Amino acid sequence: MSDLPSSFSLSLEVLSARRRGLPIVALESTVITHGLPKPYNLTLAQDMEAAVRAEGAAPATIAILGGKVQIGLTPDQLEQLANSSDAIKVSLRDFATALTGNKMGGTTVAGTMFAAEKAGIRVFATGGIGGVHREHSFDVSTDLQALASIPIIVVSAGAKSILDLRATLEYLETMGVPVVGYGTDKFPEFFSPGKTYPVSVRLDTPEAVVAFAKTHWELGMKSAVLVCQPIPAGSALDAQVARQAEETASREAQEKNIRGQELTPFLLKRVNELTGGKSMRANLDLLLNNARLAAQIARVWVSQEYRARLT
Ligand code: PSU
Ligand code: MN
Repeated sequence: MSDLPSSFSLSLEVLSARRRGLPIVALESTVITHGLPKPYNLTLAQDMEAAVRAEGAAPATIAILGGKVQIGLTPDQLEQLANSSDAIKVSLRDFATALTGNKMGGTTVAGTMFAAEKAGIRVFATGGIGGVHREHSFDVSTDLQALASIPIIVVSAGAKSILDLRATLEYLETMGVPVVGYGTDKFPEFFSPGKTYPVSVRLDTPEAVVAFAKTHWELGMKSAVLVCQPIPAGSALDAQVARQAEETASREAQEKNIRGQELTPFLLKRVNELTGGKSMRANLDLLLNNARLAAQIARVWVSQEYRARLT
């Protein structure tokens, strides 16, 4: 706590959970500022927090507001963020930009991992990670660099096939990041459970995930543990439908010469539009499912720390 940067500010809920040794789950906010249209973004953010609480953990939605890196938001702050139209997307290089420019910021997977780990949070839930883009030469998300270097458990539904999944998984292998299939041997592809690429290890329970992460880090490894949970069966989109929308979106991005930080939000928006309400429902379902699993993992983590202190 003492080495927390002065620009960090913890919500009362997170502070109290820390003091009482209760489980905490970090949640990202680019999905709120750039990933989902209004008003779904706010409902989703509130529902994710509620899902974490229902599992007995404290949610820490991370964002930049009022010149501070906020670890946990008040209901009011969450609304401000969801309703803002000029929040910037904050990955690793953008923290100082947002803080010094007094801008609101939604943190990406990389940005949220960074802030959460600094605040001592061990588990983080998101929808999909960024990766290597297809058809856009040399566009590689900072998320991959963060996964390689920040020790935290990231619960995701894998990544959208908007990305070059083969290259993304190769990168993760090169950088020594364990890719855990939660209850599956295949890498989940966000809207669909995935059936093409293998994961590096399959684990089936929160206890197994915690044991794996502890072993990984006790060895001195520095990387994240990327847990990939397939979308719930009833919510999955037809893989072909999803892929077609993603391909159209990707082609449009090329035609419009959209690149850099804007590419992912553009693709997400177009895929949402092209698949209509279906993809939105799927997106919300998998986010909530990931929040629940992350809270279960955080609970096991904390109960083991507690037991370790007793022995
Ligand atoms: N993929 C999704 N939904 C998202 C994102 C990615 O399916 O909301 C967001 C995440 O916040 C992720 C970011 O960290 O986009 C990656 O952006 P970029 O490719 O610019 O690094
Ligand atoms: Mn990029």
